[in-house]
Amino acid sequence: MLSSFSMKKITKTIIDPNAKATSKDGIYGLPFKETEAQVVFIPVPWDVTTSYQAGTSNGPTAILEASSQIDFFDLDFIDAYQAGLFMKKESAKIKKLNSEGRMLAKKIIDADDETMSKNKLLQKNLIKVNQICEDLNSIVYQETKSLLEKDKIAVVVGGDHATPFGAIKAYAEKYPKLGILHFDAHSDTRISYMGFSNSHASIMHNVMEKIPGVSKLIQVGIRDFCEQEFTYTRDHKKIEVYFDQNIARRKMSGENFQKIAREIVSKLPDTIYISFDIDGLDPRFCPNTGTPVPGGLDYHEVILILNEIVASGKKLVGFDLVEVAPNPKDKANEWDANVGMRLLYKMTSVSLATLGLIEKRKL
Ligand SMILES: [Mn+2]
Repeated sequence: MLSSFSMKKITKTIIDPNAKATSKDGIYGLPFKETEAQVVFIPVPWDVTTSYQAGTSNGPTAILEASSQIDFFDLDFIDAYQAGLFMKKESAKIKKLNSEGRMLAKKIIDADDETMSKNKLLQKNLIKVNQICEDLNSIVYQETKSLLEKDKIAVVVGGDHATPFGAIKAYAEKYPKLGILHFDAHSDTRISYMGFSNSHASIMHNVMEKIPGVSKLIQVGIRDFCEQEFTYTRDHKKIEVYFDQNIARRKMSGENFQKIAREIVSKLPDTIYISFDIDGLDPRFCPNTGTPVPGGLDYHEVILILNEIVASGKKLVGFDLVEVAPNPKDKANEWDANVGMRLLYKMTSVSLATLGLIEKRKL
């Protein structure tokens, strides 16, 4: 199945890797068309059920704008850009659904339980919001499925963490027994959140309950969760959690992180999908994300885990990046998006390397 991937070798040099990219071109300043690209980014500007700090709907644009700063030279991998990278335009339909859903959801988020139980209009609106979220899942599913049928790597760029459900469903259909490596500060395994059945806080619960092709969920960096989530993940046979606190304590007692990284990768099946919530990282890498939590992974620790996937011989068939939000008060401050676009490029390189489509650099 994996051998169906075939590298479309780019024979003529159409890019000067030493030149500065310009934002007039596509993502990372690259000139590829969608048909020429092995990796297609699907922007999903979505923050319908964001409860604390909105703004992740601006994430995809911020990442696109910051991406022209990339330097393609990478110490680990040779020229991922050669495979062709392309970001789709934001869908007008998704934008419309997001603003409709957000307007309805806001009043529900602001209402207390008693108001909710008495107010028929709010109850009706809750049903509408849940339908809007289902509609998004179908759009993302169809989009991803059609790209996977063309043997491309489809990458959801959120948006909040509700966005990749449809993508994970499409991946799990193409690659049964798929393992999910989930980086996040939050468990995201609530049964529902404020009545929303498809919110960012329930994505991994929905994945495990509704997508039978997923054989394993490994969560890393988790440090904010409720008792229901703790019990759910503890008792679920397919879920294993690397709590941030436990990783930190292992490191403080002298264990080296490479060993921990190898152990994490060893728990995954041969075919892997990464769902990366930027807030899994230490908040200094994502100060404007919706729900930052102290603690978290260092950037280099993430890169080490990614490199361990390549070393393991397992395949990273797909991934997403969610919850990147630009600073709402200072548009010129692109720090969160800067981290996001680099992480996205690194995951792209790792995925292509594990699929045999680019080489690891030998220095
Ligand atoms: Mn999340």
